Amino acid sequence: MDAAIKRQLDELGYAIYPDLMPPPLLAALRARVDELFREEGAQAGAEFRQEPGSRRLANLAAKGDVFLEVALHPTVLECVRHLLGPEIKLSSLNARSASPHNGVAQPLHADAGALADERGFWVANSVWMLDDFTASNGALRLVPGSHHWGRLPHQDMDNPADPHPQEILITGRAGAVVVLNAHAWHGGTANRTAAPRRALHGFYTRRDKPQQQWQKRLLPPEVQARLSLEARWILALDDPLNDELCARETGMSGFLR
Ligand SMILES: O=C(O)CCC(=O)C(=O)O
Repeated sequence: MDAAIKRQLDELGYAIYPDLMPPPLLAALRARVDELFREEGAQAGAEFRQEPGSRRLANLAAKGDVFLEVALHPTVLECVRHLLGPEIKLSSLNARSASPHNGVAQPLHADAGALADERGFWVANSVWMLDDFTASNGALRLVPGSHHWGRLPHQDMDNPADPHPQEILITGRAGAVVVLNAHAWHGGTANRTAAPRRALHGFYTRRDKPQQQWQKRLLPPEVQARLSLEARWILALDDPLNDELCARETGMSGFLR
């Protein structure tokens, strides 16, 4: 991995890979996401999280092999290992489409409300741009370096939905992937255009923490049966510690809400 990328991940808390998705993969991801939104209708995302002003899909590793390419992408996994150390696993894979004219900026947050613990950082995210991210369609905002502060936005800001003086907007072309230290303060912005802004979130965690979506419970057995050993490792399908953590935290639903 390139030294400049390492430095950006360490110091700023994010790095961008333009064109990480080859056009056929981008097209396949868009098609399957749109199909799922049509099929799931008003229920889309309900098993995990719905959000005013956005449409969401959850549990995507179970909903199409094309999503496994996202969850297992070697470049993203390399970045996540750089951020969290070698002991990583997928936590969840979701889609979020900021609706046209939604007017709703997400509050700044760290994913899972996570602060680094005595072992260090434990959450990392990858945001897969299925549409261009522009200054007006709900691009991601992020406060560079905030993963080092050991604080959460609501501890320092009257209203984490407000702009932060140090925030930047992460824009890019469809096909790009942003990898972030998910302790860095970030959030989606308002989509002021007439078109949806779609993205996937491939979310990872350290292996001593529960998955947000218990893959072993949620993935159909026939999908599990044909996965490689590496895929089984990243999805934590043969991991008694993960089973114990998830059974405790997600219960039988398999979703940590
Ligand atoms: O989709 C995005 O732009 C980021 C969304 C986000 O940070 C989240 O849903 O936690």
